[in-house]
Amino acid sequence: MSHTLDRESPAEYTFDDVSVVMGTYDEEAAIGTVLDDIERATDGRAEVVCVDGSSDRTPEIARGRGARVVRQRPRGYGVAVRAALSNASRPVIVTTDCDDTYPMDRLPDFLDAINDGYDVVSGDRLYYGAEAMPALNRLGNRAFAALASVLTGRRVHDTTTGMRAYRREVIERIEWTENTGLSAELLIRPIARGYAVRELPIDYRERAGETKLDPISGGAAIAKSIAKVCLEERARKR
Ligand SMILES: Nc1nc2c(ncn2[C@@H]2O[C@H](COP(=O)(O)OP(=O)(O)O)[C@@H](O)[C@H]2O)c(=O)[nH]1
Ligand SMILES: [Mg+2]
Repeated sequence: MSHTLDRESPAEYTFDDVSVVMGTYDEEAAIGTVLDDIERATDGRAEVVCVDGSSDRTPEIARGRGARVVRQRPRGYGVAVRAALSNASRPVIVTTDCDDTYPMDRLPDFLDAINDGYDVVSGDRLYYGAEAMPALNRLGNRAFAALASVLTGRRVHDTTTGMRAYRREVIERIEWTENTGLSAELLIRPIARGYAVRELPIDYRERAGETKLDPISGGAAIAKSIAKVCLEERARKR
């Protein structure tokens, strides 16, 4: 008789347990590829949610590929991603940008890490050099990682990555406050609260279509969010 029947192990998540969510804002140059890549990587089993503020054909393309589309006036990255997170129905939630920069074929590795016990799995674009990232963004991202590392007391490498997997509990138990800085907040608060967080090196490709983030004002907003969130989390512990 097999011992596996007796073993007390938690059930493994499959792609039937995964929601992939994203904000989409005039991404008709990228969305077809991104959703096809998700379909291929997950055998079409993941739920896909797009919170869309586009005036181009993005929402039609998304619906045609089976995604659930929630329309919302464009009010920034974090407002869109927070709405997308709250529309996810499954126990494992993956975020991505809809710009064809992130490797959707690595989704199985993100799910494996969740099944290994991690609460947050964060794609680290800087590990392999991020050659496709504009030089100013690369510099900024290294500075954000240094700032967050000092303030959290734990070395982190990429605080603004768009590609992550979360256990649903992490998303639900924390109150999220940031907009442009939401990506950094989604890494920093779980670390500060003792969740098991792991960074996973990923490749990063050149963007299809135009960026929605101004590097200067966006960068300033992110730095401010990192400082604010880290100080709030420190104050919570006292
Ligand atoms: N719905 C919605 N999506 C947005 C908004 N701003 C950014 N996005 C989406 O959020 C993701 C990240 O933005 P992106 O331009 O890739 O930022 P970058 O990676 O810093 O260049 C993309 O999928 C955008 O389409 C917004 O105001 N509304
Ligand atoms: Mg992007």
